[in-house]
Amino acid sequence: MSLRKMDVLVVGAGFSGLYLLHKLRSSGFSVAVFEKADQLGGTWHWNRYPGARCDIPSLQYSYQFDEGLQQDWNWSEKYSAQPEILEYLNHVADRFDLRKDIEFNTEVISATFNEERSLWEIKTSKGDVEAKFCVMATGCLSAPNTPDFEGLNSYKGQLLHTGKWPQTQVDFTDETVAIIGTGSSSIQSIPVIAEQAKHLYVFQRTANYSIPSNNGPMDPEEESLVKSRYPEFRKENWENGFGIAGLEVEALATEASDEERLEKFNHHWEKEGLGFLGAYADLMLDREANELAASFARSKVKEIVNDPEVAELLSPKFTIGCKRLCVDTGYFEAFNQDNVTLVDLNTNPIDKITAGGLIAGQEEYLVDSLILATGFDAMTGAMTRIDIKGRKGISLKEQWKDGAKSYLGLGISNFPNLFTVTGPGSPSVLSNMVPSLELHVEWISQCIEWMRDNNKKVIESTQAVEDEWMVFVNEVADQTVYKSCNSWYNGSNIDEKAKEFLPFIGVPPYTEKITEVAEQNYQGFVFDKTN
Ligand code: N01
Repeated sequence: MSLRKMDVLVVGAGFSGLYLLHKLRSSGFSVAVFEKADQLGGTWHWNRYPGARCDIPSLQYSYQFDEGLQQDWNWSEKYSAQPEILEYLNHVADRFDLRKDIEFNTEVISATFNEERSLWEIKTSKGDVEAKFCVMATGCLSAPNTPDFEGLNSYKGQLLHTGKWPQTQVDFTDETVAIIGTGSSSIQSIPVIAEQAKHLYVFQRTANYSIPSNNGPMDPEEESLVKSRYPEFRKENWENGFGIAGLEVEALATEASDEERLEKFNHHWEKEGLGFLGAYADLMLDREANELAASFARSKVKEIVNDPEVAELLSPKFTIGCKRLCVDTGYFEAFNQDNVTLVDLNTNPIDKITAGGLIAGQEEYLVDSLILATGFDAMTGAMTRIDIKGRKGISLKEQWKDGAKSYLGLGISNFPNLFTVTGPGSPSVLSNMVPSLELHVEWISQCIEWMRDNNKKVIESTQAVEDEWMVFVNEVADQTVYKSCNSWYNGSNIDEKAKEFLPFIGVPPYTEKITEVAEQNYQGFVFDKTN
C-alpha cells in the first residue's frame, strides 16, 4: 500500500488547528489535522473541570477571521463556560466543513525530517504519513503536569487531573474530596466542587492572586455595540500591549493620590477581571507600583475571608501578575463554608498518597476523590512529548534541554518546514490567545503560499537569529516584574525543565516585527539550505 502524502500535516484540532485547516485548504493545499482526542476542541475539550470558563471576555476570546461568524454567533455570558466554547468550536467546524479533514483518535508519536527528500515522515497511532510541512498546533497548556507523589499509583479512589477531565459528568455529592494546587484551574473549580462535596480539602503550596470575574449574562447593549463595529473593536484591542481591551497606557500608580488609586483599584477589582492589572501602566513595570496593587488585592482577601488565619494563608506574598493572574467566581468566599478546609503544604508537606487518600503533616486525609490541579508543562511540553527529529537526527527535546529557543515563536533551527503556533518567544500566553493564534495561522499560511509561488522548498530558522531573538525576549522581560517569582512562564513548575522566560511581552512590537520579517521575504529564515 502506498504511503499517504500531504502538503501540510497539522497536529491538534483546537482553536489553532481548525483555523489552519480552513486557511491552508482555502489556499489549495492538501491538509490533514491529526488529533489524539476523540473530538475537537483542544484545551476546551480536555479542561472540562467544574467551573471551567475563559477569563477574557468572549466577545474578544473568539475568532475574527470571518465577519459572518462573529456576527452570527451569540455568547450567552460575558465569560463563556467550557461547554459553550466547545459548542462554538463545533459550530466553526461545521460551518467551514472542517471535519472531513480531521482524524480523531490519531496520536502523533514521532516526526522525522528526511533531509534527502525534504519532507516529514510521521508515525501515528493509526499508521504512517509523509508531509512537506508540519505545523504544531499543540497548544501552550496541553501537557498536564502530574507530580511524582510517592504512592500515587496506590490510590484506590477516583483520581482526576483538571487538565484531563473525563467526558462523563463527575458528581461530588456526599463525597470527601481533596484538591492539590491553587492555580486558575483549581480557583475556578473549588467554588463549584464546594457546593456539591460533603467536605473539600484544598492543599495549597503557594497562595495565588485572584480577581472576581463578575461574570453574568451577556449585556445585549454591549454586544450590539461591539458587533456594530467589530473590526475596529478588534483593531483597537490589538494595539494594546496584551491585545486585550481597555488597559491603561499612561497613568502611573506611583503618581496617583491614595484616594484616586483606591477608587481605580476598586473599579477594576469589581469590573475588569484580568484587566485589574491594566488599571495603571506601571503595575507590571515597577515593583513599587506593583506592591500598591498587590497590597490592595491582599486587603480584599482579608475583607472576604472570615477567619483571619485562613485569610492570611490565602494572601499571596509575591508580585501580583508575575504568576498568571486568576479570575474567579466565589473563590475566596468558598473558604467561609464549613465544608471547606485549607491545608498549608508549607507547614504540612505531602508525605505520600495512600490507598485511601493522602498523608500531609502527619495527618491522613481519607478522600473519595483526589484532584490534581497541578498545571502543565507549559509552552514546550506538548512538543517535547512527541519524538521530533530534525536535521542529522537531532531531537527537539535534546535541543531544548537547556532552554527552548525559537525564532519569533514560529520556527526552530534544525527543524526545517516545521512551524509552531504561539511557540516560545511569541506573546502567546501573555496576550489574548485567539487573536494571537490567528496572527500566527495567517503568517504561516502566507509563508507556505509564498514558498509555493517563489518555488522554495525548504524554510528554516538559524541558531544565530533565534539566539538573538531569545536574548531580546529576556531583555524585554527584564524591564518588567515578570521574572520576580516562580511560574510556568519560566519553567519553574517543572523540576527537570530549563528555567528560562519564554513568552514575548508586547503584542504591538511583536506584530510589527513578524509583519516586517514577512514583507522582507522572511528575513532571518533560510531557504533551500544545502548541506
Ligand atoms: O496550573 P498552575 P493551572 N505539590 O500551574 C501547584 C490557564 N488556565 O492548571 O504555585 C503541591 O497555574 C502549584 O503550586 P506552586 C492559565 O493560563 C486558564 O491552574 O507551584 N502543589 C499551583 O498552585 C493558567 O495559569 C483558565 O507552588 C503543586 C498549582 O499546582 C494555566 O492554565 C483556567 C505541585 C498549579 O497551578 C495553568 O493553570 C484554567 C506539587 N508537587 C487554566 N505541583 C482560564 O480561565 C504543582 N502544584 C482561561
